[in-house]
Amino acid sequence: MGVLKHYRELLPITDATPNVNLEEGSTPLIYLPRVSERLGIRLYGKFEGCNPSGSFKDRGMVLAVAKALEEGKRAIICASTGNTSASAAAYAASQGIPCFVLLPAGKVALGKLAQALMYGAKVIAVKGNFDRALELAGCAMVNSVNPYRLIGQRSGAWEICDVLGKAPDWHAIPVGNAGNISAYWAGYNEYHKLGKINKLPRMMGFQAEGAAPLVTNKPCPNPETIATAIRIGNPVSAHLARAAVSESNGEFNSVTDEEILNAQKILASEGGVFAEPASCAPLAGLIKLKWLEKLPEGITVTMILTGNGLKDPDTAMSQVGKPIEINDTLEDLMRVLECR
Ligand code: AN7
Repeated sequence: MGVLKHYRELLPITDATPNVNLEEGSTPLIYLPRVSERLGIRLYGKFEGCNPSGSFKDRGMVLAVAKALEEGKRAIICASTGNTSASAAAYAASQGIPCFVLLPAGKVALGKLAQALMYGAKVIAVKGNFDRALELAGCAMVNSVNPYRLIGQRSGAWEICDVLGKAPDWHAIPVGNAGNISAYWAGYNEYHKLGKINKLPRMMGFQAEGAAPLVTNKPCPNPETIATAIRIGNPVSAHLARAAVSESNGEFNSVTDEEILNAQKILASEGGVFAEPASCAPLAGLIKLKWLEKLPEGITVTMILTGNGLKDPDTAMSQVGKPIEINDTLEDLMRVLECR
């Protein structure tokens, strides 16, 4: 069941809203025993890479596109570091409307570019960073400035509470344009008001050190990080994200690219979950907080694994060795197996 049907009562849906659906949402909340043990906590990863376009963006895009169609709009445009464009292109394709995407030239992971092109979007590579592309898109109606995107993204928080039967102690999440952390906070608050949970989580936002305006408290004119999804210097929803963190007694922290890549490898090799680099900023942060003795023992933490690792094969391959090549003989195979 897609997000619009699953959470119809909580969403601004009318009889005139078209039933847009790619079976997004209901992503697995995966308990990670080995990583939990390493950190001394109960750690769950919400694997948003299982969404139809491979990232959390589908939760908000489905509603944004449905409302755009309801309002009579017949094309969509967005600026994106990659995942929003893949998602917008997918839903536009499913509805038969044109989609235009503005991307920072040369700074989008290969899989995301392949997706936008395959779904049939008109892909425009801007010789500038994401922040500039967003300014150009100006009237962009499906960027997270579009309120429906953040409303749809609240569904992630509702799913977590529905599965755990409560909110986590800490909610750990990567922060780029700062929409998702704001949406999750609104979602938890809504469930709290409805009496479905009796305690709210601390909102822990993690940014890449080279693109950490919410940590340094000033815009970052030249954001740089290997986690291209969150290579954003001037987050549109900064005010909402700041409110979420201060109201929940949470924190913003930054992590280096090296820490992100290390966390990505730990998540894959000790968790069995392959998430893209941006999605691993929270785990990198938890590891750092543990080392600083700032991670309370035994707490329940959910981290949002926002995008699928398959989206960025280049970064992954640069971090691991090559396959061992052998001749097609049993002798060669046995030699390799014995070395282990
Ligand atoms: C995998 O696609 O901004 O803080 O244009 O793709 O809500 O922006 C992507 C953001 C985290 C940050 N993880 O979320 C875009 C875009 C992944 C992402 C974020 C993004 P926000």
